[in-house]
Parts: sequence; C-alpha cells; structure tokens
Amino acid sequence: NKKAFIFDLDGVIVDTAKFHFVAWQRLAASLDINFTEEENEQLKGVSRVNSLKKILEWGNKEVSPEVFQAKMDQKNEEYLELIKTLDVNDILPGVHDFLLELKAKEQPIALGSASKNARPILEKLGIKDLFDVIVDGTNVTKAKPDPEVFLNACDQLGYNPQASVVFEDSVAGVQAANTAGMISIGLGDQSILNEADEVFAHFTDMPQDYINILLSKNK
Ligand code: G16
Ligand code: MG
Repeated sequence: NKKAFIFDLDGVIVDTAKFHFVAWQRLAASLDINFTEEENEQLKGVSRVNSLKKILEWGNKEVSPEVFQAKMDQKNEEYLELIKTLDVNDILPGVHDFLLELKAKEQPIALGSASKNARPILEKLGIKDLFDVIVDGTNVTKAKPDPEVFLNACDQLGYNPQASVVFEDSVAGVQAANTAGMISIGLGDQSILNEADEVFAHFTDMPQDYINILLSKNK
C-alpha cells in the first residue's frame, strides 16, 4: 500500500516566507512601492517573475525589461543573503520526523516547489537525500495554480495523481493539487486554505497514525 508524497518547500518544510517578504519589501521600497503583509500572502507559491509583475501592478509602476531583470536579480541576492544561515534547526516542527516515518514505511517522497533555490535550501537543511524526486522552479514552465509541478513529480515517481498526497501552505498550491486530482493537505490557516481536503496548523497537529490514514484515504 503506497502513495506518492509530494511536499511544497517554502512554508511547509521551512519558513522562508518571512525572508521572501523582507526581500520583496526592500525591493518594493527601492521602487517607491508600499508592500504589505496581506499582499505578501498572495505571493506565496508564486514564481519570482510573477511576484514582481504583481508588485509592479499593485504599485501602478512600469519598468523596462532591463530594470525588471535587474530587480529580479537584486531580490534574489537579498534573499540568498537572508537565508545564508539556514540549517537543520530551521526545519518546521514535525516535518523531519514525518519524512523519516515515510522513509521507514518505504513511501516515495518528492518535492514540488516553485523556488529556483530549492536544491541548495534542502542541502542547507540536511534533508536533500530524503527526496526521491525534486521538481522545482528550474524544471517547470507553468506556475501554481497550474498542476504541472505536482503532475511532473508523481509522474517521475511512477504514481497516478489519485494516489498522490500534496502538502501545501499556499492557496495556489492547494488549487494545483486539487486540479490534478490529488489529495491536498493544507499547512496553515483553515480559513485561508479552506479548499484543501484537510488543514493542520503544523505537522505536529496531525494524528499519530496519520500516514496510515492517508494511505487508505481516497480523494
Ligand atoms: C516559493 C515561495 C514564493 C517564491 C517562489 C519562487 O514557492 O512560496 O514566495 O516567490 O518559491 O522562489 P525563488 O525566488 O527562490 O525562485 P514554494 O512553491 O516552494 O512555496
Ligand atoms: Mg509554499
């Protein structure tokens, strides 16, 4: 009895969302744009290029393609500086144990992230080798809520979408999993992630035998 277990990165495995927020806020300030936490919420799971497009849209600003590229690079440099000190202690509560439990049960594990920095982040956290397949922002062309990233992951693992479980913290990611026909588990606020099949604040809030529950669960 097996399923493909697919994890989002930012906001599920590690709280890099706060660093993305700081980097985007500095970037927006450099363009004289005010950027709020509510707006940041809407950028979760959204690719770097689409995030900058949205920030410019909200700020009613237009820039040349050259400036656009320079701003993207600037944001990523700031972000990389902020995540320099990430290590095993930054893995969100319960995630490491959950991954190890999946390994013990010989369940296939994949990463499905929009981030182009996913691989170096997993390395910093010391958990890269736990993933059988990594699909990230360097592999996909269509951003969440398009299901491409998750379909690519379950495909590579050799599983059907119906036999796949996705863990997501973003609305766009939950929608992507649902569109693919996968079981969607939201991590975060129930009122924001209400489209998910089930929502938990943290992995530590899941019932003891949750992996077995998921293995016998249908979409
Ligand atoms: C993450 C974050 C987004 C970020 C995107 C791109 O997605 O949630 O806020 O904009 O990746 O990241 P990068 O600039 O590192 O390529 P996910 O899917 O891991 O939550
Ligand atoms: Mg996320």
